[in-house]
Amino acid sequence: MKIPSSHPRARSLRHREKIVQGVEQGITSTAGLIAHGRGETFDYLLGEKTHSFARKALQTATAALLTARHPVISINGNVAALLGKELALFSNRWNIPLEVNIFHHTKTREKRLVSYLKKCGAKKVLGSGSGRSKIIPSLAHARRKMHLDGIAKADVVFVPLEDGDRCQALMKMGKKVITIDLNPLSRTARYATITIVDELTRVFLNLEKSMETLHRKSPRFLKAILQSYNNRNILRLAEQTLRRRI
Ligand code: PTJ
Repeated sequence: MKIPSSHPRARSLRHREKIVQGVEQGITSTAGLIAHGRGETFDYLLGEKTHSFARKALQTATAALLTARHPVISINGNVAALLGKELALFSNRWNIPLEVNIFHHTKTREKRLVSYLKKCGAKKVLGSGSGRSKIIPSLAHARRKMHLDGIAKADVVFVPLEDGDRCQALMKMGKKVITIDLNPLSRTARYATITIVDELTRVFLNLEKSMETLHRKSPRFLKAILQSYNNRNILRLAEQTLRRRI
């Protein structure tokens, strides 16, 4: 579908179209349509803009990625559909592997996602094959499988659009979890080390700039950012903003 740029909701419609295409290509689950709609609702209520609480969380997430020994980005069907090419560029530029790890699991979709990300240009994509042999203790669903060179080894796991129980399980394993979730009340938002309450594609635009700026700073400077961060305060500010706007 052609969406004219003059349409007042062109950006939002384009995102919908990408998610629909993702489902048609078999990389996004049908449940991904519902998850996207939920995200849209929160974005609408938050004014479809990046707030200061999200900027603070983004800066801290940047510091966490830059100081990590083994960072990894966990990819699901919605994230790939909305940001495939951008993620590939980001992953290559910062040498952070992508790992496909999906909730509504089928082997076919997993393979399609891996090859889609490679087609987008990503050099290091994990997630299918024999390397996926480590198990997250205490998780029953398909997301419990981790790749040895990815999430299993990682000290910082970036999991945009996550489901809460894996986030909690990863935290229990001593990993730092960064997430993006427009719903500040979700379990993921509450469990994560750093929650960016903002829309996924806006976050990645800002993250690229933030990485370029902060990678020149000293480890001491970056650690100070991490130490001064309080996720509970960030979520409180997000929730207050949401309530005020409603
Ligand atoms: O590909 P799979 O099988 O791994 O499935 C992926 C989804 C996203 C369908 C799955 O993880 C899921 O069901 O997620 P939830 O539990 O619906 O959570 C998704 C969260 O992301 C919700 O809190 C939404 O508000 C939020 N969200 C959705 N779209 C966006 C978003 N947050 C930021 N930006 C978005 N574009």
